[in-house]
Order: sequence, then structure tokens, then C-alpha cells
Amino acid sequence: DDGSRLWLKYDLIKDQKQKLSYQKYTKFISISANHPTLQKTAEELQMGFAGLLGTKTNIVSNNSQAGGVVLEVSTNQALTNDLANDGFAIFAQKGNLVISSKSEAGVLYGAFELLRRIQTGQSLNENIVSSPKIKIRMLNHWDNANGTVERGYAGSSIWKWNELPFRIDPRYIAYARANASLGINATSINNVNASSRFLTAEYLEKIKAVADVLRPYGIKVFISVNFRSPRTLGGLKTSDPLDPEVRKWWNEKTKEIHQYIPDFGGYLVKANSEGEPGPQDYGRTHADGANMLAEAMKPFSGIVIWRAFVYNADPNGDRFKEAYEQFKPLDGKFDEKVIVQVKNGPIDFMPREPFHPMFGNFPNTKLGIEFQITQEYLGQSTHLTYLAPMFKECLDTDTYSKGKGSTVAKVIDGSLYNNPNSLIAGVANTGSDANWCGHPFNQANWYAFGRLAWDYTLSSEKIANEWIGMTLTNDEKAKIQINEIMQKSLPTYISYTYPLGLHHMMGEGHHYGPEPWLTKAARPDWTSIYYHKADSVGLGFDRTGKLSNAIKLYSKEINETWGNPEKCDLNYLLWFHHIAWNKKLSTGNTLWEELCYRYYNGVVEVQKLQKDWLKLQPYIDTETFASVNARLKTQEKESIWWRDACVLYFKDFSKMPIPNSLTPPNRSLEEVKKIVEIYHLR
Ligand code: BDP
Repeated sequence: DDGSRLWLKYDLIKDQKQKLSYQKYTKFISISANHPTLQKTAEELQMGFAGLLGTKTNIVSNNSQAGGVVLEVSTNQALTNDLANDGFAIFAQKGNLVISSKSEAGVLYGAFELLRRIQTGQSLNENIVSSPKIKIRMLNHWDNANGTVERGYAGSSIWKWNELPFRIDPRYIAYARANASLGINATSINNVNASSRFLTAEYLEKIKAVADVLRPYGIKVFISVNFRSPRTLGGLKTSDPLDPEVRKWWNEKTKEIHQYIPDFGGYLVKANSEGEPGPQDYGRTHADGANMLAEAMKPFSGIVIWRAFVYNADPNGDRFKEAYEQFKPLDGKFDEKVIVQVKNGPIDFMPREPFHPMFGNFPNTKLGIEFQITQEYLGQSTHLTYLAPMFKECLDTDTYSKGKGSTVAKVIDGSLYNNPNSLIAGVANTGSDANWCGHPFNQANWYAFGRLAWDYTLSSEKIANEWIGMTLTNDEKAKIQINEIMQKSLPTYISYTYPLGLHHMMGEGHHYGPEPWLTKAARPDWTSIYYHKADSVGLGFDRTGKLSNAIKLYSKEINETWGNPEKCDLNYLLWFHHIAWNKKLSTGNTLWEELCYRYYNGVVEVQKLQKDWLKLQPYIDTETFASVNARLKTQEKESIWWRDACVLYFKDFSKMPIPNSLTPPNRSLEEVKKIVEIYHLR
């Protein structure tokens, strides 16, 4: 199995009794109207039934018999009143199974729910009602026009720009199906470090071809735009958002896009961030820039997504606060078509970050959240790290902004501050590799992102269980063991990389492996020492007043816990406090001991994962088994690399011995540093 079918394998069900129970509804698939989405829905069910149940099921229109599946867009208020526009209900009626929704897309999502239930062996006896909690559920591709992917670890881009618009790679359809199966309904197709090329007529024609493939699957296309396009593309002297010519240029460009893509989703913008152009180049604000694009979008249904990932290179500042401080004066100044997209944490997709302090503090701005599915800082495509627990940890955290229960999720889903355009985005991990995502388990992170985007109350365990059943095995015992491996994987990764709230100590540029000694970089806030602040006294970034008062951006309740070193969750400790090496922690160990134990224990846990995986061989396809097994060997080697690098480096500051019960590294710090040097050789 090369993994190319993702979780939509549709292999024949072996359990005869189960198969029979599902065959009850396979006489026909009926559609009530001629609509491309309903047609695709029926075809998907047809394919699913053929594969899973071995039946040949015809698609008919408006059938009145019993024994089939009826797909209907319903106007029956009693039925669909409580459903969101793309929610659905599945119920038995007159011997048929009815999938009903207010929208065609909702019917499609219902069909995938049905297929998921069959794939995972669940009964169809109870009624199912489901609505998405968030309206825009989106992937952000960081794919470039030249076919590379920024921070992509699974080959090159899935978009074959040189073949488009004429050749439609079958993968576009597979991609659309995979996303629709999760309820993902939006995708921005190019890198946020955007090339103006995507706005040329030549590229719009190509993007239109992709949009035409995705549309029947309910997916809207967005484009990341370069703010300087009026100059680079339009030949104007400026890209100043308050310049009438510039505004006119965007108005016309936006109209032109709609001639290709009438239901264009909108723009995604990274501006004045990491060297990208933006309104501040002309003394204007983020709101000026975003509102100009919103004005261009006024005649249309599309929106403007403006990223809040901004920070200046101030050696004495605290990057933690930058986005908050730049955007706070603009709260209430953004057009209603604008959503400000905020990364889950204040720094940059670190393996564990406290939630971004903007959440809960911007009552007058529509905020969306951005997670990174591609594992730039999480072992890329070699380390097994299941991310659902990380997504959930952030979404479930209480901001206390409107009292207890004001979770990040409630800020995002729009319920706390009445935001009808709720948005959750994930930076895609897809590429041209046969299995799409590199590491076979990285598929689970795409899956988990989509499922949580639909319903963030689903547990990490349930999502993993579904994915395992659809992707790896339906053996009940094996499923439990694989689920345990997945649940342990993130804490294990954090333990041998960034324990106790350490952050941003990765290899320069490539962001792989440890480089805690990184002292000089193009910007101070791209070094490691900027963040860990190791010295002879202790370790960690004091954000409670001494170096920065970032903790004050959070509520009083959070200040009482994270702000107090005695009460702070140890997982976040060094995010907020500079702790003395010999300070006793709640575990009874000193900081230095605890740090050593965690690094060492991370390696032990990887070795356990390896052993547990070996036991699963009888249940897993040979190719997948071998791929994971080999990657675990790399992971083990590199967990030791991280451990040795960090323990040896920090030991020079703590001047304390490695605890007796641990075997000291069998190499010197200089030797470990050499490994990283190799990465930078030409
Ligand atoms: C950082 C990545 C960089 C992205 C940036 C972003 O290293 O490649 O361009 O995020 O989100 O983490 O814009």
C-alpha cells in the first residue's frame, strides 16, 4: 500500500454480518436535483459501496422505492432548522437512508460521514445530526509557482502549474475528495510569501482550472497576494493603499479574478512580516491595507484574510508582544469583510506555545486561528508526532476574557464575540510524495485538523481511532495500541526537544535539529539565546516584568497561574520565568535535574515507541510498516542528538553534574555542534 488513497481506502469489509447490515441500503442512490455536488456525492457513495461492500449501486433520480440512500437538499424547516448551512442529518425513512441538508455541500459531508461509519464498523441504527462549529475551514498552501513548497516535507507542490490549465492531474480530484471528507471548504493555493505571478492572467487561468475541480466538492479557492503587486504587475509608482490609483488597480484586479472564478473565496495576505511588503512601507496601518482590499471585494461574496504574524527585529523587545501591540490600536478599525488570522501561539508554531494573547483581547475584530499542519518544528517527516492534542490544548484553553469558559475555541467559532465569519486555517502538509504527507502518520495530522475544524469537541483519541481504522487496521487490539503510540508521541517529542516551556532553539534556517547555542543570525529574534536566556543563574525568559511584561497581556486569572512560578504549569514554566538552576520544582527535583530527566526520558519513550511499533507488524501493510519502522530509527538517533546537544550545552551554564542515575553523553559538546555545522556546508 503506497498510502496514496489516504483514509479513503474503501477496501472490502471482511466481517460478513457487518457487511450485510450495510447492504440494506445499497439498492440505489437517489438524487433529487441535477447539481454537480449531488452528482459527486452519489458517485462517491457508489465508489465507497463498491469497494467496502462489493455492491454495484445505480444512481437514480427521485426514486420512490425502498432499500437505498436518498440524497436531498431539504426545505423542511422542522428537519433542518437547527442545522448550520452545511450541517446534515442522516436518518432511516420508509426503508431508505436519507441524507438531508440545507445545502448540497451538507449532503456531501453527510455522505462522507456515512462512509466513515461504514469504514469504521459503526451501526447505522441511530439518527445522526451534525453541524460544523466553524464556518471557514481552510488549508493554507505554502506552494510556490516554481513547484517548491515552503516548509514542505513531502516532495514538491501538488499543483502542476506548468501543466495547467489544460492537464488536470487526477490528484486534484483526490485532494478535493480528501478535504471534503473532513468538511474542509476553503483552500489558499499559494505561499503567503507570495509571488505577484499568481495575479497575472496566465496564472488566473490556471487557478480557474483548479477552482473548477474543487467547486463541486464545496471548496472555495483563495489566493495569497503580494502587497506590492500594483507596482510589480500594474506598473504603478506606488502600492500605497490610500493612493486612488492603487485602489483602482485592486478593484479592477478583483473584478478580473471574478471573471475567472465567480465564487472566488478571497485574498490571504502576509504584509510587513519577515521582509514582505505591506502598508507600513507607506506609513499606513494594517487596517488601511486590509480595508483597501475589502473595498475591492465589496461587490462580491469573498473576504480578506489578513495575517497577524508580524514582528520587528528589536534586540531589546519581546517578539511575544509584537503582533498584539501592532494590532491593538486597530481593534474595531477593520472592515467587516476582514478576518485577522492569528497563529495559535505568539512566537511561531513552536511544539508547545501558550495561546496567542490576541485571543480574547480583540472584541471588535474578527479573529481566525492558524495552525501549522506541516511539521516545520515538529520533526518534519521523520519524527512521529500526532498533533491533535496540540490543536486541542490551544482551543480548549480558557482566556477568561468574558469570565470562566471563554475558551480560545469560543473566540474562534464566533460565539463569544458574535463573529459570523469564523475561520480556522491549517498550513498544509501535502506534497507530491505518493502518500501525500511524507511520514505515514503525518496524514493523521491533516485528518485531525479537518475533523477538529468541523468539531473541536471531538477527542484526540476518537479522531485517532477513526483515522487508524480507515487507514491502518481495523483490528481492535491493534487500534488501541496504535492510538496509545499516537497519544504519547507529542509529549515524547516535546520531552527531548523543548521540555518545561523552552522554545525556538532549532537549527538555523532549515529549522531541523537542535542549535541552542545559536547566538548570531540575520536578526536577533532568529537566534536561540534570545529565547532561552541561559546564564549562570538559571534558564528561561522572564516575561513577568523583569525582561518583558508580556504576561500582562493575559487575564488576571492567567496571571495568577502562569504568572506565578510556584503555580505555573511546568509545561509553560520557561515561557514566562527565569528559573534558578538549583530551584526545587513541584516534582521535587531541581530545575537542572528535571531538565536532564525530561531530555533523557524523551529518548527512552522513543525507544518504547519503537518496540511497540514492532509488535504491530502482523496488523499493518508491509510497506507502511517498514516506512514507519525506519523513520523511528532516525527519530531515535535524533532524539539522542537533541538530548546530548541541549544537556551538554546547558551544563556549561548550570555547572552542575548530570544526575547519577543517567548515563552522560558519550560525546562532547564540540562533537555535537559539528553535526549542525554539516547542515550549513556548501
Ligand atoms: C515561519 C516559517 C516561514 C514562514 C512563516 C510564516 O519558517 O517559512 O514564511 O512562518 O508563517 O514559521 O509566514
